[in-house]
Amino acid sequence: MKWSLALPGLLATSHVAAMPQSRMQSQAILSKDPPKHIGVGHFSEWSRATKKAFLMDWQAGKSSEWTIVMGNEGGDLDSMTAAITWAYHLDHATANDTHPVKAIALLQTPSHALDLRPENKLALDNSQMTVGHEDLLTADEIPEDPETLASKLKGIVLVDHGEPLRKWRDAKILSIFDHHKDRGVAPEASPRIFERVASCTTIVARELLNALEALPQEYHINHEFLELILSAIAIDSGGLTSGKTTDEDISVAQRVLARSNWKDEKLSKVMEELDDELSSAQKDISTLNLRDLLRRDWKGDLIDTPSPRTPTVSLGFASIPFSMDDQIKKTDFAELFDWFAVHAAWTAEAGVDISICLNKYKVKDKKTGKKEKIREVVLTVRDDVRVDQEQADALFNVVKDALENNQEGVELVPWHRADELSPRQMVWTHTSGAGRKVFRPIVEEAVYGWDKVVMELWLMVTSGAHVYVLE
Ligand SMILES: [Mn+2]
Repeated sequence: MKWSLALPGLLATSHVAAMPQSRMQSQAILSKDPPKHIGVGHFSEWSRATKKAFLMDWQAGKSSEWTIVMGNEGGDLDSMTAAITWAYHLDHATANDTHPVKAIALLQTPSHALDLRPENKLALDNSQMTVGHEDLLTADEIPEDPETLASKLKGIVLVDHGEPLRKWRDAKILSIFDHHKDRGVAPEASPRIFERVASCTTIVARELLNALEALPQEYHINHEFLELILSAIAIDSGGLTSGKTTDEDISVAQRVLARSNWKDEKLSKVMEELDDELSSAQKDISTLNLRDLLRRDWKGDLIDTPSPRTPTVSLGFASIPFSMDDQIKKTDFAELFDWFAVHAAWTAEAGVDISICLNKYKVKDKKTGKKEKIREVVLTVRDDVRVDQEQADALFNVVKDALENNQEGVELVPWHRADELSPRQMVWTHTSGAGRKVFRPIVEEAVYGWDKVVMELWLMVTSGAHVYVLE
């Protein structure tokens, strides 16, 4: 089996993980053994050494020498792998230069949130990384407030998102590699690549291979790393078979495969097996409660608006692979009110004004036996974070209107229990393939639009007839 080389690491992992904490510690003291399994692969060593060098330089006041390569805050396998891939390239391609580039990958999730992604854990185990992904720098380990660190750094590279989170906005954006909508951020960045491919890792791996093959002497890429790249492409492209798969995903995967330990196997077979293994790990989240499901794939940010009353609102998106009905069953009381109670507790903690949950699940058609994909959109607006009740009502209506009258051809139908919902809560279903990539811009643009309405009203009140000047 393909993973045979990685098995010893995997076994050691589960062995240590199964050991109670106190026993682990006392045993470590008695035997002077390392307290936990440290990854053994070259990839793990490189990652760990990079993290150490970054933290040492930070402590020595040398953050300005560093480039942080960051994925998006959803922290899926694609984001994680694309960030590691480009950091690895920057580091290795310049290792023999007079001024080698110092680059580190940052996972923009706290480390505990990574545990909510079993497929990432599996892929890292397979790459013989240290248990608990301690080789990698996660958001909660950044030793300084990103707002201040941002301007000290040499710069940042964005992968798998096209616009930095607000806390990084003072950083110089050196490069962007993304497969979402181009928002026109950092036009001077280079490379600056937006391409509709299944996996952002496809873009980053292609750029790495092109640069590598142009070097007078190629640097070494170890097999664990190549296998991680194939894993990321496989899971995002359904093993290169899903509708999102492009020729570019296929040809890059083929080039990566040719350099891996699996080079004698057929691309389609390797990719389908990887996808099967990772997808079944990914689906193994049946035991997560609603709170964990909400934070597992959460993306949120503050949006600056020109409104004098509400300069900033906070928007959060969750993606959950269960129906609303199933999620309700996962709450303590297994009733609709409890879904909204758990959800409200989470959005309060996250400080979110507007929350959108995007659910997807499959149902089997009783007649044809065919599986149909159903999606749901849950919109809620809080009135106790940044906006008051009146503003929250207005905001809810504007976003609801934008969603219902979207220009993307998504037909939203009210959910079967929509009549049980409270003010500023709405749930729809739809059968289009649209996910966060489609809904996020719709909602963000609606929020900007809401501000225009509010501002015009405000100007009308404060300056009467002068409102005509606006037009
Ligand atoms: Mn992606």
